[in-house]
Amino acid sequence: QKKGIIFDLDGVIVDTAKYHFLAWKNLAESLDINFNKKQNEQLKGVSRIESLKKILTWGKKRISEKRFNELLHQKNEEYLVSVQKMDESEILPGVMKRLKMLKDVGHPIALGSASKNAKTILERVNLMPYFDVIVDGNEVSKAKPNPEVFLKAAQLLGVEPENAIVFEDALAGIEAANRAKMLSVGIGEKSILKDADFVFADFTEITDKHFNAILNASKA
Ligand code: G16
Ligand code: MG
Repeated sequence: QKKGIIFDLDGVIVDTAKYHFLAWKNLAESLDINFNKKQNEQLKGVSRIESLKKILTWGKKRISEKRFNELLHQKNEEYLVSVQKMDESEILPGVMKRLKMLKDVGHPIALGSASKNAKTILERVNLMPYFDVIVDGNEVSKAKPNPEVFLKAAQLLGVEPENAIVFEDALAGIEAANRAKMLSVGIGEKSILKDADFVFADFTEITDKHFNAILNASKA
C-alpha cells in the first residue's frame, strides 16, 4: 500500500523556532513588550499574522493596520537574515535517514507548513529534491488546527487521507492531522502531544521497527 508522507517544517525537519524567537523578541522589545521562550512555544505552527496578534495582545498594545503590516515585514526581514545563513547542518538528527528510506521505498513525500518561507528554507538545507509536493503558508488560507494544509498535500500526493501520515511538532498540527483523519506522529513531548497516534522525542528515537510500524498502521 502506497502511503503519502507529510512533514511539517519548523520543529520537525529544522529548528527554525530559534530564529523566529530572535526576530519576534527584537520586535517585541522595540515595542516595549516582554517576550519569553515560553510565549514563543505558543507561536509554534502559528502563522505570522496570528503570531503578531498574540504578541500585541500579551503586550496590551493597539496599533494601526499600517503599522501592523510594517511590523510583519520588519520581523520577516530579520528572520530571513537568519534563514539565509542556514545549511544542511541544520537538518534535525535522524531526518535525512528517513527521507532517504521513503524515497527508496517509493512513498511520495510532501511538506505541510504554515510558513511562507518554506521553499527558501528547503533550498537552503538542500532538501528540495526529496519533496514531491509543497503546501505552505502561501497556498492555504485556514491555519492549523484546520486540516486544509494536510488535505491539500494528500490530494496533491494522490493519496486518500487514510493513507496519509503526518509528522508534526505542534499541538495544532496534530489536531489538524487528526481532523483530516490522517495518522498523526508527534515529534516532541508526550505530555503536550497526547492526541497523536504515535509520539517520539525526535527522529533519532524512531527505530526501523517503529518506522515500519508507522508505515503499516492505520487510524483507529
Ligand atoms: C512555522 C512556525 C511558526 C511561524 C510560521 C509562519 O510553522 O512554526 O512559528 O510563525 O511557520 O512562518 P513565516 O513567518 O515564515 O511565514 P510550521 O508549520 O512549519 O511549523
Ligand atoms: Mg512545526
